[in-house]
Amino acid sequence: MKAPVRVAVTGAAGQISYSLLFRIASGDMLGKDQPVILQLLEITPALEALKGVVMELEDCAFPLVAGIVQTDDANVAFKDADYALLVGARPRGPGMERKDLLEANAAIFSAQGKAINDNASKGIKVLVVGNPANTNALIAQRNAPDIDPRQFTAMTRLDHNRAMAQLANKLGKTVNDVKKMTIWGNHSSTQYPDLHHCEVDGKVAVDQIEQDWYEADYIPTVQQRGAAIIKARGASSAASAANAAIDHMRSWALGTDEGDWVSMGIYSDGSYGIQEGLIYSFPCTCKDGDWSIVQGLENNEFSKAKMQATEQELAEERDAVSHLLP
Ligand code: NAX
Repeated sequence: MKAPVRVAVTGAAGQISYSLLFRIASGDMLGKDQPVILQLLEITPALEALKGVVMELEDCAFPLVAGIVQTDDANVAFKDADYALLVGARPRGPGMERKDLLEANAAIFSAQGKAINDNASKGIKVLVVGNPANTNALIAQRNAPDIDPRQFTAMTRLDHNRAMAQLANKLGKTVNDVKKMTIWGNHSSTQYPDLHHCEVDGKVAVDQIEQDWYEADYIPTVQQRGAAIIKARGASSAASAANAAIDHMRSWALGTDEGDWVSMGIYSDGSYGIQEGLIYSFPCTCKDGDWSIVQGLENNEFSKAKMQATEQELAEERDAVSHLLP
């Protein structure tokens, strides 16, 4: 058996974590041979609820759980952490403008970025799930100057998985037949699910669908799926979000399949003309615990316009909090 690794999770008493923690603990994220120490962060009023979640984790008697820490102190939660899943965030309250939401979260993610910088393992892998995920990841990254910016990522894997399932349904296939899906940009309604490089049964996806359906139905359905879940369920995506977080971290830590790629919100190096330093979702392959952007994809004018629109939104989000960035 390997030595345990430390996995910090914030918002640990929330609804996503109620699925997520049990799957990390059962080995779905890092493998059935990788023991974990869970380091769970909550705000003080939620510590009692967190205690209940921890009691349930204990009652599962997971063989891979080598310890559980419960705390409202970020310095404790991120101490020597090898992985961090930042799920907790400030939800939009009544009358709150987008700018207020960005600022409220900037305060949280600045503090957590600093705590990661000061306490975590220098090789930590950080995934931000809490919204606005890309900009929260940017804020945390900017507050952690001693950590490689490549180690801060944002989750667009749920969008990626949604895009695969919608396409498979349309073509009467399963997700196993769908490869090389790409979500470009922000985890928001400007995201661009790109079917030009995607393959179904080894053939280019856009050649198997009508452009009308792609533009008027598919793209909006993927972009608005979160809102559709809320309407149907009366609560936001939780188990599917947790599943996507597991997928994201597993791909990053253990690698992507040969001949396929995944979508990850990552630190832009200027690839495809996207402003350097934005946390933007790109097609990525992962190997040896590191990601690389898939290079050399030819994008037509339709794609370029959509990629730029979502880039523009991310630049505006960054600019709205720039006075709070170091
Ligand atoms: P919940 O409100 O159920 O849980 C959030 C938890 O975070 C709460 O228990 C709260 O006490 C805690 N929290 C708040 N501030 C904290 C802080 N400073 N430190 C530690 N904990 C803190 O929300 P849930 O449904 O679990 O969703 C969590 C976040 O994921 C939300 O921001 C949500 O918008 C976002 N999502 C992101 C998705 C993505 O694809 N990137 C999809 C699903 C989800 O909507």
